[in-house]
Amino acid sequence: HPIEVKFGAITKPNRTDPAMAAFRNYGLGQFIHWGLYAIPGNEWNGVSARSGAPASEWIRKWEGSTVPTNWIETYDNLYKQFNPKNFDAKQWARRAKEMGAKYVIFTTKHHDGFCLWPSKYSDYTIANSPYKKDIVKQVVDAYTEQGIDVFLYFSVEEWNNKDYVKNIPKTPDEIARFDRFLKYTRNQLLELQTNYPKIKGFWFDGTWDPSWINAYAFTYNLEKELRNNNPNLIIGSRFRNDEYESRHFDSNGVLLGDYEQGWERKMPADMELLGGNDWDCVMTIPPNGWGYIKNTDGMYLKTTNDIIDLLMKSRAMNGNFVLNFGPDQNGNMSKHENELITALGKWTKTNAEAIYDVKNFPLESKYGYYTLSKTDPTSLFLTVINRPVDGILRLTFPRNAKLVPASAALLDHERDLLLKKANIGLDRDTNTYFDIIVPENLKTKRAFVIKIKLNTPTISENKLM
Ligand code: H79
Repeated sequence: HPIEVKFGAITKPNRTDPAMAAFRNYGLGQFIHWGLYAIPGNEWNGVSARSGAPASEWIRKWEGSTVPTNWIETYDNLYKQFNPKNFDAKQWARRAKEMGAKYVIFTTKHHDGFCLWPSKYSDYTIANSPYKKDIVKQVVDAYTEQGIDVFLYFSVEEWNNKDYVKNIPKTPDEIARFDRFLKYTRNQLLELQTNYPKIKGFWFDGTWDPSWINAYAFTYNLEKELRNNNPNLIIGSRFRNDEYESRHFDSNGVLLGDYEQGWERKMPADMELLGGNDWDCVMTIPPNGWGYIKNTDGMYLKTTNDIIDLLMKSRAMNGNFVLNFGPDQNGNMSKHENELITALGKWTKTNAEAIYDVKNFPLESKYGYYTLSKTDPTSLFLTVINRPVDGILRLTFPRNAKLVPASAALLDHERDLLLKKANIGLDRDTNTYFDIIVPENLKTKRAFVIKIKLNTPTISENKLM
């Protein structure tokens, strides 16, 4: 039985307005983590304090023998050095477009509390760095100009804010401080909305502490206020919880926000886990680490093929895939990041039809991922990740399918491929089979996409054996 929830969802799941329709078709996004953590770049005095999968943007929190004395104080003074001489938002935006990204999520303020815009409500901002200029504005303008929608990442939690309280405020002092902190958070969000009216949404983070969870009435009203200011605004499920501490989903399992925001460095195993909600997967290129990493020796860095696999897996399950970049302190992307942008861009350009404006097709393929055109239900795409050893791709369709493969072509060369029915003669078989011959001279080591035209089955295809 559903229980009564007073501070539950404000918007209905699966919004049908143009802003959410656009979100659903983004396909590929770019995340950018940029801030003071780019200066140490995952190391203190040349020593990485963490092995394995370090979260470079968490360096202020690191503990252990390799951490220099007074390191928090050192970190909190890094803003005096932040002066990215090569930062060029237009260049980033051009490259993001080349990669095929349709939206960007940019860190306005991470957990360290440093604001990349000149907030009136804090002294710990870009305005007091040697760089001085508003970085958020440059990013919003440059990406918007390239036709890339902008979402602002915003961490509620702040490590160095004296008003921030982690646990439920109890003493009068804690209550007064956290009350100021909530007002400050509201002011900053309204400020971001006012300063950058072109943004399409927020990507919230750092909302897991008991103090914030306990402020459910405040956050409920704040979400309403943000939405009143911009009815098209898109907010993920990480912003809020209900009055029973239920985060992302209310106590009845209803999504709190417009899309599910729980897929951070992880992928749903199957579509059932998604419950039909919109979602995005946000992913790092190294195993972990969202901010700049000076030395990636010995770290596995995801390849273009890895990214294509994750992208198309997301698309096959109606999600967006968002790839993170961590520019260095001068505003440069790494060599590996740049190579990924170029290679991925080449692939997304060739295979755009299979990536954007597509939806789930309710069949699995052992070769890779199906996506179906939203505008033409007879255009089916198969992204081939696993190439069959004999070069014969055997598509398995239910015998009673209303539409079955009628012809096939390679998207990269628009080359027609041989497609023929395979009668493998299994007794009482409920399936029907279509073989596509992959040309032997297709020498690519990348995933490739086959466009399959569907048609109503001929009588002989439907006939029982
Ligand atoms: O910005 C990137 C990361 O820095 C941030 N989100 C991405 C986009 C992030 N890092 N970690 N997490 C989110 C999850 C946090 C988990 C923990 Fe905790 C925070 C583990 C310990 C502190 C919350 C509080 C969960 C357990 C205790």
